[in-house]
Amino acid sequence: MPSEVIYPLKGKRIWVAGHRGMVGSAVVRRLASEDCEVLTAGRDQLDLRRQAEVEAWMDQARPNAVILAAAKVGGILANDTYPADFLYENLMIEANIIHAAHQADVEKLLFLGSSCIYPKEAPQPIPESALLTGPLEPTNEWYAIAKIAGIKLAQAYRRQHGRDFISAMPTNLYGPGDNFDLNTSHVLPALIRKAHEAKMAGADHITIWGTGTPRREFLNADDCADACIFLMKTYSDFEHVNVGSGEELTILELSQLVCDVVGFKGKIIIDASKPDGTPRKLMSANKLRRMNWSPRISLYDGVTDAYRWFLKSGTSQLR
Ligand code: GFB
Repeated sequence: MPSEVIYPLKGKRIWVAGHRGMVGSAVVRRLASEDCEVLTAGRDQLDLRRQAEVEAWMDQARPNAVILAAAKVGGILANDTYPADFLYENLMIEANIIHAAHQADVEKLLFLGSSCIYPKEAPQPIPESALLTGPLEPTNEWYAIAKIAGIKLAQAYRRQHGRDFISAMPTNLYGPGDNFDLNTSHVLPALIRKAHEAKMAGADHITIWGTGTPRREFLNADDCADACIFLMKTYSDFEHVNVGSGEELTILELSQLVCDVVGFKGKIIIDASKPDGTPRKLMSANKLRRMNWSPRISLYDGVTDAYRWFLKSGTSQLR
């Protein structure tokens, strides 16, 4: 049975914070099929790390609802190299927006976190209840701590002020608009770029980081956006909600899949001097499945589409 709509978006003014990012732009695309008004503010117009600017924007824009997709994000190396940036920027962005949303009487807010909030040794698939039950994966604990603080902010404003602020925890995301910089990107765009460049150069191999044995779960950004809109309309509770595909594969298996999509037939070589990160982080998809939401885009189709986007628009990032 479909979940009941408790917060219809029709006629609402919805601020998508972070609308130029991969998830934010997918949310804007998804909102085009809802009868609502989408509000956005570019970086040149509004620095989300500055409280006064965020409060002034909120005061003037007066959104009914907020989707908080703005964040400093990056792959394993970026997280490990810039811990201060990942902790500080994410704390500031979420604290400023959540507090300003409360002050401006925003009716509903969705905070977006990440699957790295869970302990490194969490039981798999990871249920929502595993939060704060053990130590974090060291390569991304700074980002994870910021995202845990975001969940707690949403919960605290719900508890103290009765605000309808909720949180969603997406798994590793990919899709159109991804970052293809090899030093700061996540694994999937990095593999697309490596396989593409190797194919073009006629190289006989690509090199991947780590041992290739860690397992990861992936979700297309458009599926994630669909889940966000679903939760905005149907969910109102204290606990955050996992948003994943429910399927995992090893980094080596993923590399093979990407090479197949790209049409690169050479070898895949591992560089074990690079970090693996957490060995496994498959989230339990039960909570969202029970609400009758599931993803639509298969990994193969999603990677094919992401490669198409890379060929059309992403190669401009390489210059
Ligand atoms: O996607 P990724 O950077 O982040 O790496 P995490 C996933 C796995 O892919 C790791 C391996 O085991 C990497 O060693 N890998 C192999 C590569 N080749 C490459 C490559 O060329 N580039 C990259 N980047 N990885 C991030 C967190 O963790 O996940 C963030 O750091 C966030 O905080 C994000 O939570 C979703 O999955 O390890």
